[in-house]
Amino acid sequence: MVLKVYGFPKSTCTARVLTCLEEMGATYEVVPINMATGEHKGPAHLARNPFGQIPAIEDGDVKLFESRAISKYILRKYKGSGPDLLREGKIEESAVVDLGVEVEVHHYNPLISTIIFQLRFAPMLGRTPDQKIIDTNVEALGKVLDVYEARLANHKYLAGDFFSFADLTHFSYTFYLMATPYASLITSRPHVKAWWEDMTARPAVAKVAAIMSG
Ligand code: GS8
Repeated sequence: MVLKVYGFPKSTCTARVLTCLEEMGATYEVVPINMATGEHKGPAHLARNPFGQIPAIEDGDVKLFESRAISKYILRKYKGSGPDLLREGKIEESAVVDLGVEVEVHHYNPLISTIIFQLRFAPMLGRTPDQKIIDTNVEALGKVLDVYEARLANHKYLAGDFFSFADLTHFSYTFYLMATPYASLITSRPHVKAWWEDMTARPAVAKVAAIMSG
């Protein structure tokens, strides 16, 4: 049975899962969940994710939610059919991949998701973006990106000199940031800019970017 992704490709967390599936060349089916009608809070989806969020997957008996856990499952399941993005064969490397993912979860994501919510999703919900919230988070995200710039000055990628899930997990929110007036957070930092350009040149990433733009 084909792996099913319950979600919406334009949602950042669904897109994170799609980038991993595309990197690994996996066959999958997206089962659309209509957030506008509240389908994600209905009983069928709550059975997949009791927190009523997308994405969730079903792969035979494997049922998961949380986009990063799903992503790691996919990268492990299809190991050997695509790039080694978790580096689990080498404890020193996988530890740094884990570190980069934790930094994304705890330092990068809370700030960028707040900015994108204000600029992209609040208007869709008929709300006016709160500039004060945007400014505070843009300033804080700049400081996080200063740390990234220093790291990327010494290593091509966040976990070392190899592309990994630590990099890829940043893609979907950053993609939306690049369409805002705050793209200079990325482009003004030369190593971060080169890192972003390298990532978006990957065919799998470009494919998901096209899906997100569609
Ligand atoms: C977050 C999922 C999430 O926020 C993950 O999968 O990584 N930590 C989880 N999903 C949003 C859609 S944006 O991608 C969602 O379902 N929001 C509706 C809600 O929270 O009610």
